[in-house]
Amino acid sequence: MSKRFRTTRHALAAAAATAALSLTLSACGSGTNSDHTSAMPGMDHSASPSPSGSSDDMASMPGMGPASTGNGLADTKDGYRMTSTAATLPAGQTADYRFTVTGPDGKPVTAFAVDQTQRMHFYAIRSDLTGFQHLHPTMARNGTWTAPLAALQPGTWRLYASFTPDNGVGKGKDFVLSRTVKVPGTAMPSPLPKASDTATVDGYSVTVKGEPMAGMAHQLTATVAKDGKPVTDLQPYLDTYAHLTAFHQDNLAFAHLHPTTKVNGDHGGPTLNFHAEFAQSGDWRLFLQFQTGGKLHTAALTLHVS
Ligand SMILES: [Cu+2]
Repeated sequence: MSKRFRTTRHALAAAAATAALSLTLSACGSGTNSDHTSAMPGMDHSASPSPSGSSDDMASMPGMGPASTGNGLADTKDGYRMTSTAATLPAGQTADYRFTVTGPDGKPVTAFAVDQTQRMHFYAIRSDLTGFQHLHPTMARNGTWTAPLAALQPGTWRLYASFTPDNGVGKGKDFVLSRTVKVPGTAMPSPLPKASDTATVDGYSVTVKGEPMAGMAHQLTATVAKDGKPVTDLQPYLDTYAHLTAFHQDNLAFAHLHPTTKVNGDHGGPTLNFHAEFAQSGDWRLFLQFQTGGKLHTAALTLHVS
């Protein structure tokens, strides 16, 4: 069901480029005035741990289809809310982050559809775009999710929940909601690396080609090589040969890039195609995850979107 949904989305996006354009542009326009607290440079965030939930009503207007989940910066959308009592998490040690998704009736949602083999995808990133984590939390019967985070460095972190309700008014709709937490201590922000089309990780080099423009559906191509030779033994990871997420430098807006390369056994690569839609121009930090020999690799690079 989730597969069919995604295929439909791709078909829609491809067929209705004009519609997609106006959709993402309006999402962009409304996104710019969302949650300015998280757009402040540096680590000195004085915002309350819960982000303002105002952002992207435009992106959820009826008739626009499931193509946009907005920029992921709000904790609330269409009556669905990501709630948590955790405003801080400890530094330098593993930590469980607990949260709940409540529906329009205010009650915890417990029915979630499987998307890319999981019912919940969870991401953590520090405000300087370092420390990326991608986890799959587990849910208790009462709807409380627990995400087992690896050690966090001090600073302000944004935590994203990406899910699809399996009943209620939001059934079949993709959501990305997020909240922030503080990790106490002296934050040591890292400058964002310059834009580059190549990243290396674990001996692999990943090259990303494409000239994405804000608000336009676009194709990105990633090519994986090792020791100068094309890699052709990529294994399926979450039903894809590479999982690609991106975060905007200024406000940590979220983008999940959907692979259009079909999975067929443990011999993916070297070239993978993605359907990309970035709501805003500027620099995005891209995290490309792929698996070989049972091991997951995460390559990161800075992509400029004009
Ligand atoms: Cu995931």
